[in-house]
Amino acid sequence: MSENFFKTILNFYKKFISKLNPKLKKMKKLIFLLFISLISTSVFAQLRLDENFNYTVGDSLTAHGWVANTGGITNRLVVAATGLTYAGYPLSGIGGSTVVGSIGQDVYKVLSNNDSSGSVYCSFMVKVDSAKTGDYFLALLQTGSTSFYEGRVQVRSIDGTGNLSFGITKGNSSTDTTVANIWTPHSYTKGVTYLLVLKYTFIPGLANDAVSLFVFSSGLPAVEPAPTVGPISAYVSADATSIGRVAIRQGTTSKAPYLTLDGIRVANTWFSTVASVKMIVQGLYLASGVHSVADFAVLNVRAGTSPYAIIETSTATINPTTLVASFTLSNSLPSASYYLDTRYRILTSDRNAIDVYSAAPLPMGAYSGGAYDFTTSLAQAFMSNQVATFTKFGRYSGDVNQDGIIDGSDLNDVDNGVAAGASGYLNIDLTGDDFVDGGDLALVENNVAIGPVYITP
Ligand SMILES: [Ca+2]
Ligand SMILES: [Ca+2]
Ligand SMILES: [Ca+2]
Ligand SMILES: [Ca+2]
Repeated sequence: MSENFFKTILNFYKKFISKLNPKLKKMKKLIFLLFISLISTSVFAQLRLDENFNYTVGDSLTAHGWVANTGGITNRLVVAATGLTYAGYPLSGIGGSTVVGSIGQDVYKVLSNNDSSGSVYCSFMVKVDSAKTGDYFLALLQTGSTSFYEGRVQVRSIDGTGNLSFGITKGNSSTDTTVANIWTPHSYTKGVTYLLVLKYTFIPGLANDAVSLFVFSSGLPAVEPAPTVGPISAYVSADATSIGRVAIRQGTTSKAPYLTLDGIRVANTWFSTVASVKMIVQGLYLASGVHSVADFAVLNVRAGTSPYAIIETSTATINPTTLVASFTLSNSLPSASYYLDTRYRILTSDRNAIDVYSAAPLPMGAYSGGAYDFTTSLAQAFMSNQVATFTKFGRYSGDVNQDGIIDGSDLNDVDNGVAAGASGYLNIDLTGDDFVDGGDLALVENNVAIGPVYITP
């Protein structure tokens, strides 16, 4: 196609837009008003359980969502007055705790999700007052089960010093305790509060899921470190079909510890604060439901109220297959409702999309992580400011000069690029193939006819 051909088209569009754009803008406003009643939000949902024992002292745990499954009411587990503290742990010092001994009531609590892939992390504070030859006091439970304890945290004291050794087994096989390297050294002290993290990792295949244990004396790394024990896959016990419960166990008197337990948290991520945002860029999106290339996005976490100040900014790659960008935020993000202001590409000079805000402010906070999906409907974006692309919804491509509207000036820029045979990581390449050609021009042409504009709260 010749340069003259595109210039003819460009001139046509310039006239077309100058005449029709005001009318189209009015139509867009009507469409927005229709969609405003349909605005929906996704729930942040990676946290499976938070238990601070922040209840009336002396209450049975069974009055607060825990279910007694063995041991009847013998040595009933109750809310103890003094909560445990551990500097930097988000559940430190909230409410009371519970005291775990031997021979008595065992309880479990149902998690908010049944995980069957990835990893499940269960963290808690523990202060051990006495320990014997070793028994487990906390475990994850297979969904729906009261007997398939999967990932069992143990403590013992057998070296004669009186110090403690923490350990981990997986399932119901008695041979689990004979697997090598499942115990820490006796390097922990009675009466001291430690932060422990049990990790259960699903691995495809039978009897091979891995368990790990992290023991911290101080601090809480923002990035997952190597575990203190494990990961161990050598157990012969059956794998969990899924993990749906967490359990507190009072073991055999000859083996079991006496300890205080508090701040139980179950999640499917480490302690980072991650916003997982699913998004489509029109120019990159293919009929097969994927992006043509991996490319960057920026998330501005903005205050939910005017003037919508930027609280944090993070950059991530949009996975071309999952369409998810995982933005790491700080672990000091205050709990509040925030707008997600999302941008395609990092530098303004490289950008070419009409970027979008979440439909409404979303509750977020440190360690809660979460997910938001822009692709399920137009209304996932603020004022429904997205475009239908195949069966999904994404941001308009074509605002190559980033002045907040796709119009003739953008078409002109792309047209010039076509004429010059421009290539590279350029704002005027909308399809992400590093070439500026008729495909890019056609996309801008279509969108100029619609005249999308950048819309903010
Ligand atoms: Ca507590
Ligand atoms: Ca497995
Ligand atoms: Ca523009
Ligand atoms: Ca291109």
